[in-house]
Amino acid sequence: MTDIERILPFTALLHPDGRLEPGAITTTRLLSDMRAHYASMPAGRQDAAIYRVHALPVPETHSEIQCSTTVILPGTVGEEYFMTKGHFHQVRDRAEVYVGLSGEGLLLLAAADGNHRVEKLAAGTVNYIPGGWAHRSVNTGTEPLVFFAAYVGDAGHDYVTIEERDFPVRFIHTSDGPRVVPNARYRG
Ligand code: M6P
Ligand code: ZN
Repeated sequence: MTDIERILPFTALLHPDGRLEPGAITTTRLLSDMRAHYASMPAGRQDAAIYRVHALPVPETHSEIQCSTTVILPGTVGEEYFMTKGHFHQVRDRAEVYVGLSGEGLLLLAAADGNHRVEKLAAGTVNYIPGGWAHRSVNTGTEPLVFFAAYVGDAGHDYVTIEERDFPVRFIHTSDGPRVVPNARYRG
């Protein structure tokens, strides 16, 4: 018999603030973790929280589905909104689904050939992220942006490619709302 990591059925509770209980592993990303991702970094506030990910412990195999919530706080770094680092999947063809729970934001999708899309990510939206598309979420509102994500268990996160090449566009806060601008640092 093949030795496959198994898991028993379980039910978790999704709190309105995005926490998953019991058993979720929480990762907090601070401003200092985002150095590679913002055009300009302020001198202070390095330990300010930008976002949290609450992930249920599921084996990282192709037969399981990873489940997590992400809570991006409202705010800006320079003129750019609080956002996630963004990643390709380590196993490139693995897909993912986001369900928006509260707040208002945008989902940036970018393929390796430079093609990119900006989708709405907010309470009630369902975003389908096909394999091969890097994804970053951005809080453009004044409340926390909370969404649920489900993806193929062995997908993995490739952050290095994004750190090296970045995304084709950035999201700037203006008095008229979010503006999408080309990213001079993009190396597609
Ligand atoms: C979603 C999923 C997670 C991801 C998180 C934060 O919940 O895509 O896999 O970890 O967003 O995004 P990132 O890992 O790019 O910081
Ligand atoms: Zn992903």
